[in-house]
Amino acid sequence: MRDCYDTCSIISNFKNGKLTVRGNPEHPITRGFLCPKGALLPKWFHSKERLRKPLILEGKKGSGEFREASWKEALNLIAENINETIRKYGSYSVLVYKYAGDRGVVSYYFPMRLFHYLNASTIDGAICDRAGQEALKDVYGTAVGIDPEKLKESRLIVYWGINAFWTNLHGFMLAKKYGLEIWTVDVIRTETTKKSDKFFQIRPDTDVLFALGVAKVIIEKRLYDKEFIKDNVYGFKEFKNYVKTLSFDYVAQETGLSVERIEEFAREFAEKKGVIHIGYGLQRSLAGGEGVRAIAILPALVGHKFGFIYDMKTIDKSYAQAKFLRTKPENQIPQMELAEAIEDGEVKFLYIYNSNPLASYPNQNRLRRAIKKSDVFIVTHDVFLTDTALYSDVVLPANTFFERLDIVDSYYHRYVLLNEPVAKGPGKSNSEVTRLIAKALGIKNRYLYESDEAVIKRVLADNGISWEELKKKGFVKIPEKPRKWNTPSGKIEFYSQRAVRRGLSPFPKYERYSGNYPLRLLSPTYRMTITSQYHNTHRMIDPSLYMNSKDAHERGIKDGDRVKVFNELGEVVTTVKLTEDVPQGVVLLYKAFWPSILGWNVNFLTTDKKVEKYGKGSAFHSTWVEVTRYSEPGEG
Ligand SMILES: Nc1nc2c(c(=O)[nH]1)N[C@H]1C(S)=C(S)[C@@H](COP(=O)(O)OP(=O)(O)OC[C@H]3O[C@@H](n4cnc5c(=O)[nH]c(N)nc54)[C@H](O)[C@@H]3O)O[C@H]1N2
Ligand SMILES: Nc1nc2c(c(=O)[nH]1)N[C@H]1C(S)=C(S)[C@@H](COP(=O)(O)OP(=O)(O)OC[C@H]3O[C@@H](n4cnc5c(=O)[nH]c(N)nc54)[C@H](O)[C@@H]3O)O[C@H]1N2
Ligand SMILES: [Mo]
Repeated sequence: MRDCYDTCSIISNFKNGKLTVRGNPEHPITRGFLCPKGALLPKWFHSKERLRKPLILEGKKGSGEFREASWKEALNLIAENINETIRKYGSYSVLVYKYAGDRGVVSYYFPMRLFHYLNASTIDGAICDRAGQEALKDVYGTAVGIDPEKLKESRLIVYWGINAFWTNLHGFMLAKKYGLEIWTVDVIRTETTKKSDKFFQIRPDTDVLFALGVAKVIIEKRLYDKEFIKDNVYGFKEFKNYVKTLSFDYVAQETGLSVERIEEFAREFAEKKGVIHIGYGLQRSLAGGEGVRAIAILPALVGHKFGFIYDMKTIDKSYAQAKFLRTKPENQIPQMELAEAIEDGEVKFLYIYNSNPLASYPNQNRLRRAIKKSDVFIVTHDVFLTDTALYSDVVLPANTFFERLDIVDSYYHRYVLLNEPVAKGPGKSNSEVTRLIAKALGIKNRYLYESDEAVIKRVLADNGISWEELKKKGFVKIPEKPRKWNTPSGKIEFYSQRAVRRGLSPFPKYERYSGNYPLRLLSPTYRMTITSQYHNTHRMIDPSLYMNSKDAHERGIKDGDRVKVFNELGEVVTTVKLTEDVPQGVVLLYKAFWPSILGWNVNFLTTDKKVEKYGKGSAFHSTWVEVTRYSEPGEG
């Protein structure tokens, strides 16, 4: 139920008030073990910090001055504010902001029924993997790659811009089990790169050039699959001419790899017909869309129909959100324009669930300033008193997936899992709260009161999945249907007509980006958290700034020093760790810990620029900073 590739099948037990969890040994991806953060889920469940009662703000937003209230009072206050907002400003001034804090089908979608019924605004969900989605659609017409269990038939997997050992541990172990050779392409030496057979370390944003360089070798040395390309590829000749103009020396100079290593990648990738797991991390930058588009071409060049892993969509979940309840068209606000929408007064009532934007959203200073200045009424439904909750007018306690019935799919594998309640704790589920708000509003529509079980059964029926079978085993595999390329030509498009229609070049293009500061700041995922989750419960975070020792030396910085990291958006103070794992010119802070615990997080520095032509995806990694030694006030 977590926002995680692996979406594990967990066997939970609740005895004498104590919860235990273990990985389901029957599940082909989970295979009987949990990752370190998953194994600590009972700590999360039992946390004393869980919200127990609704809270109503008494002081200023962010002050933490709340009073406890009854559900009745809180719900009436919410209903009043929704009614007033719609009356005064119209229904689009109500915005529901959600993300994947819990990915259960009911949990994720049911509240949308209320907001669709109210004709409220929604967000477009572009914070995570949007640019890559668009890029893959440009080439294949879909971002859905192969079933990871098909890796059994492969010899090589390339983890490209994904730290799989931390973020997709079960996928990584599956590749190991199948005996695949493992390569990584990354900017930094991650735990995954340390466990891989080959590591291609490139400079940020140069993926597009590296991939084009590899393609050039494959084409010039005639290592490509001629038959496959003839039958399945559109624009091969044009692409061939395009890469002809590329100079290997330029590729080497920009990527930081030697020509020999580019050739080595090309030769062996073609020979072993590699599958590429394209990471979400790599596409979260201004160069991300073009990068993924270039990478996507490589598997097809060596004769793979869908030789990549990126997203998985196995079932149709649309019934759960009942969009048909709308009587006015959906007004989608780009997720990456939330602060702007608040600044412009477009949003007057904001309902947040399954998300902690006041930790996870870029350019926190701007977002917080916007909220403080505006008269937007904010309701947050969460398990904990997060930073987002602290900036809300009403906070409602959520329960956890251990306490309710749901089903969940995965964005990595092809299983749908049943989630049965095993325990009781404080708070109410997302669907329960939705029904209560609907009731407080006096709405009489039956879809807003449908039971979780009824919704689940209908979604299963829509997808031809047997409830009995799911109940018996706890999971079912969704078989693959034959697929065609949903592109304008009906083929894999090396010359992308879809991209051209958006005003882009038909072929992926390299562009050099820079900021006003000298060091590139990356903020990838941390092992023991899921974005902001588990910081407060597991208490295992790493707030250090990682920096190359040469960059540190130039600035008179020593290992363990306190440093100030800053740019035009903000500044933070932390401890530095010198390392050769991070190249010169790049520094790293892990993503999105709790500002209310730490006093800061990396998103006080990250850019809220968007990958405009790739669905307005987020560009967290296109952030530049400077670092100086920090002396505590009074230190001289
Ligand atoms: N433990 C753990 N697991 C998680 C999460 C978590 O927070 N913690 N979050 C979940 C979520 S929401 C997501 S989206 C996924 C994300 O999981 P991943 O796809 O693994 O994403 P990241 O860790 O953000 O980034 C992966 C790598 O991209 C590299 N990178 C950055 N810029 C570039 C570049 O220009 N080129 C190349 N080649 N590489 C680059 C980074 O150095 C990093 O090592 O993980 C999910 N799983
Ligand atoms: N700097 C930087 N920032 C990033 C990223 C990055 O790479 N770098 N990655 C981005 C990515 S990939 C993503 S996906 C976003 C994710 O950002 P968010 O969507 O904010 O995700 P989480 O931090 O997981 O927050 C989910 C919240 O949902 C709550 N929750 C859990 N279960 C339930 C439930 O059943 N009901 C309700 N109502 N609430 C529940 C949790 O307690 C938690 O507070 O962050 C982005 N932020
Ligand atoms: Mo994500």
